[in-house]
Amino acid sequence: MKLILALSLFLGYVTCQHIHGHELKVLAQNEFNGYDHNHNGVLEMAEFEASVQGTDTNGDGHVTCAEYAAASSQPHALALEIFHHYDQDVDCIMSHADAVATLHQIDSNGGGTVNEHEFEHYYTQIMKHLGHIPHGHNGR
Ligand SMILES: [Ca+2]
Ligand SMILES: [Ca+2]
Ligand SMILES: [Ca+2]
Repeated sequence: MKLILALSLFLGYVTCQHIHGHELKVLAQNEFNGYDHNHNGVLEMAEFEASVQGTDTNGDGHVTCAEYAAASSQPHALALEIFHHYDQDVDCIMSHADAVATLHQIDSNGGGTVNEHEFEHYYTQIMKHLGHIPHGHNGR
């Protein structure tokens, strides 16, 4: 539920307006804190996967894009955009492999875990890609 809450907050922002530097930082921190269950400032594979699996509403062990979008109270299309960034093989299912690949993608220094700085960087890239950061403004 923490993931859904963080995502809802985040999606609420991006549907209304462009994101500016300090807002992006706050949103990234909220999202990160939602994943970091033991609050040690480091995101591990188990924590990330547990958060993602929390949106498996029918309990079949797979989180589909439809489940993910439905779990969000925000616009369907935007929730799907976010999901597709995590869904590495684009089959509309968040598998263990997808979660591992995504975490490794965020883990830019290759330490096997993700710190807040790495997460914020990844977040900024997604927002740029989705066009929610004004041109020429990278939030820093
Ligand atoms: Ca942690
Ligand atoms: Ca499911
Ligand atoms: Ca997939």
